[in-house]
Amino acid sequence: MKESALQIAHRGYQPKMPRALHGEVCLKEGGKTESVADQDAIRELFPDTYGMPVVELHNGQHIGQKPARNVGVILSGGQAPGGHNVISGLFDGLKRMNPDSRLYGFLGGPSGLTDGKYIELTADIIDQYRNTGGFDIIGSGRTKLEEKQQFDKGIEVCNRLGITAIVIIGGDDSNTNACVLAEYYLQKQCGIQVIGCPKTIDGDLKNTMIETSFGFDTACKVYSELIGNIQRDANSAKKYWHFIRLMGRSASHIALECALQTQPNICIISEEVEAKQMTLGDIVEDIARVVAARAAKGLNFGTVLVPEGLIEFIPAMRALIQELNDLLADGKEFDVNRLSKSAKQLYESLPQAIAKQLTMDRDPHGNVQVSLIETEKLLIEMVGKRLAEMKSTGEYTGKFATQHHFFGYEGRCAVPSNFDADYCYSLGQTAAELIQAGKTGYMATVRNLTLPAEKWTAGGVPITMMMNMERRNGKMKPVIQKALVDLKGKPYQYLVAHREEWALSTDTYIFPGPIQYYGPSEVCDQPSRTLQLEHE
Ligand code: FBP
Repeated sequence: MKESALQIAHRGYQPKMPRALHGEVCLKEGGKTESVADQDAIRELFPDTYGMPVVELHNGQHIGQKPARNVGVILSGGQAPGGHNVISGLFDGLKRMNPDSRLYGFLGGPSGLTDGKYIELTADIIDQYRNTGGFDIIGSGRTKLEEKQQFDKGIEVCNRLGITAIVIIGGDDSNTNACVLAEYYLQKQCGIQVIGCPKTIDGDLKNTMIETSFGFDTACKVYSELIGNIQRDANSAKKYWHFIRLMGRSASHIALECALQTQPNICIISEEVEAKQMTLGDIVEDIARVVAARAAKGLNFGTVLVPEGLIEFIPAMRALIQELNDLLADGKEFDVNRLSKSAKQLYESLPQAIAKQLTMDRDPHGNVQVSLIETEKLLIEMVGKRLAEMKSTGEYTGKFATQHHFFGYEGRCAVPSNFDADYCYSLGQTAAELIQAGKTGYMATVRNLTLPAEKWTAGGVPITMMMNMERRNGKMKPVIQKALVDLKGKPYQYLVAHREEWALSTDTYIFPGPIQYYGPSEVCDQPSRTLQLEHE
């Protein structure tokens, strides 16, 4: 395979790690923990993994070689930059403890475990993938592990390979699965531990113990580069309004982070839309007012960032989607007459393409596939109509030529930023330590991420601690609580404090340029603006 110059040079990049992970490690345990909500229900569903303590890794005394372990690793869900480094960190951690340890990669996501499809990850393979983007080392998938049959099949496969621990690298849903699996394997006393790692570009797997999910940093830097380039173009040609939808599922973390990095004219935050109970009409009105105000200054161009999950946060749309979810979950063919009167009315008022997109198949976890809903086009159409009305009353005199963009896949497999390369490698090493310590039902954590890497701390958090009960596929299920944008948090407050200025100005755009891997630390190692503001 022909490799790029960066790929060749970057293979030799040595990720930075917390001091605790250099040399021997010992574990310190905290007190008993509780789930974030619905404690009784979660305790009942996870009797053996509920309430375990948070653990921290510290430098320990040399106690000689540790027993060799066979471990399996799974990449689950959407790609996120840095996945290969979690695997290389895990590999190096296991080999450091005992060179006879073996790492198996289950192919194509969780189904690799249940179908018994795997490869042994040897040093030769690992070395080709160090510091690269993508999940192609073993592939990923979205199969949900939820049936006893699947769990038992997993035991069979692991027993065949002598595997006594599985690491699941995934988002909130995949780590929920990891916890269910850990609980089942503990109850069965089959001697297989399960450890999770926080992955997702969406940035919504975070809480008091997880500062950020890996991949968010790189993906946002890639999108911000592209948005910056578009803003330069808009500023040069002065003729287009660019509507840019950004991946991120429900949460608007990606849109917010990109806004902080690029300072666009408008950035919609879904969580604000919900808090203010805004209608689609209100959102359109807000955008049209900015377009008109800029036009009055002779500025018939600009940028609008739209989070991909927006539609789910408009209260009336959310109610419609909930009804659609329940209807689609029963497996029968979709019939608009089974919707309630108000939902049917709203459904029929939507442009046909959008209505159709809302009824497309849910993902295996019961989520609407918001990446397939073209909200940016819907907004362009509606804002165009509103501006035409405003023109007829003399409130608007400009030109509204538009371009639409959707950024998501462009960033999910980018070469990890130094931050993600270091963070992921450290997560992998931490997972190896948790396995050696006999832990199960834990997520690996690395914290204090705005400090230099050697000052980061590493440890494990019981997954049950992050759980609550939510309605999925028409039923209440235990799931890791998703982190939405905190409207009291500093990143959002920064946007609020500056957005009026950004709306009307021509010289507030920021052009971040491409991710830098070599050069001064202030150019190459900066964490996301979100993390920086949250830690200020
Ligand atoms: P995860 O939640 O699995 O990390 O996926 C992230 C994501 O990129 C979302 O932002 C997006 O909505 C979705 O995946 C797209 O899914 P697919 O890869 O199946 O098209």
